[in-house]
Amino acid sequence: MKFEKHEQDLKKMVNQDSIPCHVAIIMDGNGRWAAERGLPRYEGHRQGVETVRSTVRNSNELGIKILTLFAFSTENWQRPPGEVKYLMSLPEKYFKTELPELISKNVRVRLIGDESKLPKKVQRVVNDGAEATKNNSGMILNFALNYGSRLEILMAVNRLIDDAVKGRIKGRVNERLFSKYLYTSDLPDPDLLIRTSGEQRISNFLLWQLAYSELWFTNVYWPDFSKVHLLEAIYDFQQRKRRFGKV
Ligand code: V0D
Repeated sequence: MKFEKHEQDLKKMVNQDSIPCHVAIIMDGNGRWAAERGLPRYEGHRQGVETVRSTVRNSNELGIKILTLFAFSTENWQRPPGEVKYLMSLPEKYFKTELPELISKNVRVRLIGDESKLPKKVQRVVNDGAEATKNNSGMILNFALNYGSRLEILMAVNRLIDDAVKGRIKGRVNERLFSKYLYTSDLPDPDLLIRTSGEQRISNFLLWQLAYSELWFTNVYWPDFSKVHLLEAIYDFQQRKRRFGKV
């Protein structure tokens, strides 16, 4: 089969010793995937969850240490109420089938974003998922839920001010200290950002953390994103020279 061969070729081309440590993904294009098939948007989201399942499995098998997935942005509340309601049912749907496998594969689930604005039920479901996996020491699966990067930075600034007023900050604020106030305080910055569906924007995702990340875009809609595309992104990443501003 042609498809199979492409995956086998890519597997040989990818250098197993320089897999990006932290991969972040903007999972875009569920709606357009559905529209092209004459299906309601929620069918695209339903298929999108399947792609989350396979991408988590593939990332873990490839040795990615941290996978951050942009599941719901602070702007997504502006979608039609029925669509928001369906999206809010997805974490539970995901954990119902995946939690046993996440536990057996030593995956640790975490959340970034402003949880407090999520429906109580969703808060409970995602916190239970995080709680059930908190002692796992393998891949970190980081879901960005009600996440917006400018708000994250403002929250950090305000918490810094609070600490400064209390006299808890010695000297000037540097990058290292500032990073400690972000949701990603204990995580390294992403090495690679993937965005599906042809848009080439950051869209208020990890603005601080993506300062030196390699960006990789594909026209493929999220529901069609497969192991081949993940391998392609990693292969391209490995061909780039990362200089971090140096020569
Ligand atoms: C729809 C494509 C998994 C993007 C992927 C609430 C939009 C499928 C989760 C999930 C969504 C989130 C947290 C968690 C476990 C699973 C998810 C949402 C949307 C928005 F702890 N997929 N997924 N959450 N989609």
